[in-house]
Amino acid sequence: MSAERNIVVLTGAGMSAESGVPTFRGEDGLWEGHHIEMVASPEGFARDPKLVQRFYNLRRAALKTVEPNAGHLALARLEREWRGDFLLVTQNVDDLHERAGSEKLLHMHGELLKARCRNCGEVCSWSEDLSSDTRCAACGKTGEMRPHIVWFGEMPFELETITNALKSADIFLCIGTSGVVYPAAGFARTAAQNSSCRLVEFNIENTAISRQFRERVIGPVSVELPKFVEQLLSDTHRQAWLER
Ligand code: BV8
Repeated sequence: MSAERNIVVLTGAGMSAESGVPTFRGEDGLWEGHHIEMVASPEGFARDPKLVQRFYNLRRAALKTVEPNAGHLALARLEREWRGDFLLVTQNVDDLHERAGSEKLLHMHGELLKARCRNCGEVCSWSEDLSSDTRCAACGKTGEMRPHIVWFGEMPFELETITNALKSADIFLCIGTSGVVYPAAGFARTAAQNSSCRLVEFNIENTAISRQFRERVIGPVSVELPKFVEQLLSDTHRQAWLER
């Protein structure tokens, strides 16, 4: 198989756990006694906008206190040194992949550091608190700004691009996700439609989708991912040398 293989990577909250960003279901998916699905939803926002804005304001502010971990840096290295196509899809809304140097990156569930106007649709960078007093710089309306985040029941971003990449992937790495939330939880099945695709799951425990993976790396991403990337790159460099 040529060294010019295509890699697609999917990351979830377990990618950022060792950086100090809490996962969703580690504490049985509760935030201040509320189920995540209740807070991260249009219905939740309509019912109690202040609660939902606070949920995101606290998480946005917390980004200033965390750093990428060795797992984020390993994925950025893989992207830099890989000679085939590479796409990193994250369910995470933090900016740790960017800060680690990843560029071929899609945030399918949106980004904490962006806000969107419900009146005109403008999306802008946003690092401070959002509230009902926040004014849209594009249309001037007040009270229409929301987090640029995909809530439960809303369509994730870039699904067509992601699906096309999965269908031509030779390697699919699924990292730090419980495999509970769709459509991301269905990506392994899409990649497996290419029978020669190598699927590898990285987690510290069994997940809802573990049985779809012939290869599983058990352990924290900050330890296991740098080792895996080193091995993959050295195998590929050797392969390319043999094919000269
Ligand atoms: C949609 C943004 C359709 C918010 C998020 C029944 C069946 C199937 C589907 C559904 C269903 N009922 C409803 C649905 C649809 C729903 C869904 O899947 N619900 C689930 C709960 C059943 N999905 C949706 O609504 C999606 N949209 O389907 O739209 C549609 C069609 C047409 C038209 C319109 C719409 C939208 C889903 C997006 C929701 N938004 N995030 C925010 O962040 O605040 S999802 C949220 O959960 C996060 O993004 C997170 O990424 C995601 C998944 O969680 P994980 O990342 O996996 O995190 P988790 O804590 O669960 O797990 C962490 C893992 O890491 C664990 O396995 C742990 O062991 C591991 N780990 C921990 N530490 C480490 C580690 N691994 C390695 N090293 C470590 N150190």
